[in-house]
Amino acid sequence: MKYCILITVIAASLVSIEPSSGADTDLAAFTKEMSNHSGFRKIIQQDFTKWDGNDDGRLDDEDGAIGPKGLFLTRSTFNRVDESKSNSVSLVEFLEYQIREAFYALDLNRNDSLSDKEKKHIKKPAEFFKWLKKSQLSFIVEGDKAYLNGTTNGKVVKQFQELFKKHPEVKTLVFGWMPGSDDDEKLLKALEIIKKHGVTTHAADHARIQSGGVDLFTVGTERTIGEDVEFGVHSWSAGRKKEGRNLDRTNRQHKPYLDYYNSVDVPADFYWFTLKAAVADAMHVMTEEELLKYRIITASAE
Ligand SMILES: [Ca+2]
Ligand SMILES: [Ca+2]
Repeated sequence: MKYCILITVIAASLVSIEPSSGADTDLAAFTKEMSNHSGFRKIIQQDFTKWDGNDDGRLDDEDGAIGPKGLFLTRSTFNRVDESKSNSVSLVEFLEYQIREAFYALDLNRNDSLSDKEKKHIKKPAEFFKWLKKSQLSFIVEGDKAYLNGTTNGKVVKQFQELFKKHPEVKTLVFGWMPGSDDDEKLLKALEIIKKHGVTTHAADHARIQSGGVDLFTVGTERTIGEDVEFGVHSWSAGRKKEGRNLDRTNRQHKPYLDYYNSVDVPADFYWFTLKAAVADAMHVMTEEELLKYRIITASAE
């Protein structure tokens, strides 16, 4: 199973948000709304407290909050979240960051605006974090583009078969919030179907693509990215104890992955890199240099 969630889930109150006026919500309006939302704030505050190891009200190096073993931040993300440039992240900065991440995860069609339908998943914040972790892969087709969001599971083969049957015109898969795969065997089968159809892949602005989602991304004959995109990788795991990183290099369980990467012109080194980059329950966010080196993308950022 290749899967990981970077925003930790904490059981919290199920406070509902006031029904919205019906107009679409942009990031500024959403930030205002969520900043004042007690249920959402409470969850984020609990997370913040959990990560603030030395309990000084700031997240920084001393808390181990940065890097693959830490909370969610590469150095570059950390620097972005640290808007006051104090080399630490305050609760306010952390809250705004989480609101932004939530906004872009909810914006399924990537038009920088949330419809009521897209917003329905955050009506109950605790449910939202569950949705983030387990929402099934969904498609929105516009022209020759299919917008992808969600975790792939055992249904992924059927889903892509149906997508291409209904929409043979689809030529580009646009990735948004893609946290990974629940069933690698089925994912590898789906990748064969996608390869046959032939697509390019594009990571939308603010896309978050992790684990099995990265494998899915490499199926594109051309692979491009927008702004502020993160690709997270780690060792695959099967069950609680077995991780790819612990198997001998000659173990045949590596083969399906290596065969797949070879077929899409991703060097075998990438596979060994993912096993070393982070353990299964952590995440390494790749640098652009790494993305180019391992041919996860075929061109630099736009
Ligand atoms: Ca601290
Ligand atoms: Ca939208």
